[in-house]
Amino acid sequence: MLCGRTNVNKFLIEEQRRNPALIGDLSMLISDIVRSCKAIAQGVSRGSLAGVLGDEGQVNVQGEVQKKLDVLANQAFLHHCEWGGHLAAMASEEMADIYPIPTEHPRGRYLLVFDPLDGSSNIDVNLSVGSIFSVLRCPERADDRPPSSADFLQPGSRQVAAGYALYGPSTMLVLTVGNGVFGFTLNREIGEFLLTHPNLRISPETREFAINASNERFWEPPVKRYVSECLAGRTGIRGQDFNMRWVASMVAEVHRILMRGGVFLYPRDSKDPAKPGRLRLMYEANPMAMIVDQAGGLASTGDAHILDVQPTSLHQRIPVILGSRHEVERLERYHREHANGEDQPFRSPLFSTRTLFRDD
Ligand code: AFP
Repeated sequence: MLCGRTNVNKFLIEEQRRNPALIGDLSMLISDIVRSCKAIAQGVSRGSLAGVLGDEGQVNVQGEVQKKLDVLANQAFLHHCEWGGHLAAMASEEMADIYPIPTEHPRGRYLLVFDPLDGSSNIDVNLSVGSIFSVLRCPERADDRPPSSADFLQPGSRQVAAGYALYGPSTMLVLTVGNGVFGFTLNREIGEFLLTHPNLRISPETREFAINASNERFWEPPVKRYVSECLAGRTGIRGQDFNMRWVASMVAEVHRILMRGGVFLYPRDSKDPAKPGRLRLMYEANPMAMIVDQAGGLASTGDAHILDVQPTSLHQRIPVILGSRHEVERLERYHREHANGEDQPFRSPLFSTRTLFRDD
């Protein structure tokens, strides 16, 4: 089919006609982001042939060893998005501080936050990785000072667009501009993302959950309770069997949930008291929460909706529980019951003897 499907540019122009807030800068900025993702897809797909696998030899602000592709993907975003005149500044997982738009380019009205290559531990073993992005309005300022990191610290509910690219068996772009969630597949022959998944919705019910079970001993009690009940399957209070998945790439997990439902948990844990969770609020949790919310799902810390959390720092970490609405609501209820001491049966030592891996 040569001309049947809507490409991402046509989609954005049609969205502009419906939503005046999109006119001009925002859709052009999204086109620049799309170009960054195409460039990254090219590098990821060539892998060893392009000599881009392996460690870069540097440690990022998170204390994690950077992969070569982490650095290249970060450069792709900066290169494609800095000159268009739509942005005032960018920030990413791979940069300790914000990146104000260089003075040779015009300064725009938006801020871009991104994780250039999420799940990068999967790169060297040729499994799915992705890029995640979030667009915020740059607060107006009376003088001409460049933006500061404080300008980025806006709750997720203020995002104007969010999305991800998934570099999997096919490359997909999933996007929301606040009017539903739309999925596009990269047609490599014509170099275009074509609309293949209009108006994605997450089913409210599911029998599938995703969690890194090796952290079980560090989980908070409401999460232990939930997972234990899922594992008990039809013999327990849930009365049905559950399936479990873990890809170690949030983009791939969220994408699976958009396609067939499910719940994803990277909860608060006691592994490292300095870190209240593994995932980063600004460029992982918030954009994914907007997508999930726009698709009819729910994203929570367990105690609060992620989109309502007021950020306190650029690289802040946060507990994340997201996906099928009824399961996330159940997890929120378990958190409330725990806080109120209403989960007594689950506090008994007998309850906590149920583990994922027993050697009896
Ligand atoms: P990176 O962005 O550093 O590659 O981390 C990926 C990630 O933040 C997220 O995509 C996964 O859900 C999670 O880490 C995997 O963590 P585990 O190492 O605990 O499996």
